[in-house]
Amino acid sequence: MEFKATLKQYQQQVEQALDLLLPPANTRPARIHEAMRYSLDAGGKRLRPTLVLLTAELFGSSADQALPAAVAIECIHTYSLIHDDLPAMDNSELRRGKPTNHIQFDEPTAILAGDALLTYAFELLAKHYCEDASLATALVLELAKTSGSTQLIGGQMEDILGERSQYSEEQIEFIHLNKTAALLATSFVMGALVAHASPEQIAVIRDLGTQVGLAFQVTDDLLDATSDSATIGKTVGQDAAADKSTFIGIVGLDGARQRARELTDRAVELYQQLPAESPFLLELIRKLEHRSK
Ligand code: GRG
Repeated sequence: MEFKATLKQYQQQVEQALDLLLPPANTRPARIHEAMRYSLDAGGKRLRPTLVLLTAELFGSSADQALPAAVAIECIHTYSLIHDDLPAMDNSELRRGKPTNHIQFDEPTAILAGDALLTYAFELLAKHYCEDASLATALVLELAKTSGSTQLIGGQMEDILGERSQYSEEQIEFIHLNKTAALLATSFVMGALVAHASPEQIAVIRDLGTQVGLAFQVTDDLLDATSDSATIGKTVGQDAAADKSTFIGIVGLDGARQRARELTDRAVELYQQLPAESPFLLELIRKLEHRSK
């Protein structure tokens, strides 16, 4: 099947599971459940949950078995976007081609919707994997660590602190690694955990996911600098507007493109060390380097 059609199938599988596994919009209090679903339903590439499914399949599990983990990671990702868009953070009005959560609802509701999605991710893991307690614990630990103060939140904190001065290259690396690459790496790792991959395989897949995640952020910076809001569905030029010293500022557009290529090549090398094959996953990794949104 053609690449785009296969990707769409995975995205649809994720979207059906999101609908099925989230509390119905009319659950009391309806406003919070509507707000949670508003941002989840607003679209998005579903990259992280798709990676969970693909990695689970790569290591011999079914995608169905990995769906709750895939939904959990999309909940965490969406919470981080809702909070990142708040006036106290990036103050963005457009996300996934729609008004951001605090514009559509209001600030208190957006804060609570983010909090609720963050919490719900762990409820999903505990509930759906409870028959295999060691798997449930491993998934909770993996996702909690990545979402916590040394990684996702830590990356965001350093990003905010750096805005007041100039970022060093080392700081930019820390931010990319923790704010972006960690959650992408965890997507691969959670899929591998569901499929009971060995610790050695998980180490390789984490490294692979980290390279993919770093490449993803470099491409995100390139899109922020060169694309437009209508194409990528979110506010662009924010780095320049905030006078942020990004990776592009240090190495230039061509340097950033070269870096994305090197990181992708490294990810492909790591993929080749794995004991199984997924031509679609390999193509996805390669295509991410040239994504337009
Ligand atoms: C904990 C508040 C808080 C923030 C954590 C993840 C994050 C830090 C902030 C979100 C904004 C941002 C620029 C994150 C970097 C990672 C990134 C490029 C996210 C966008 O991911 P896509 O392109 O989004 O996969 P879609 O909408 O397609 O799911």
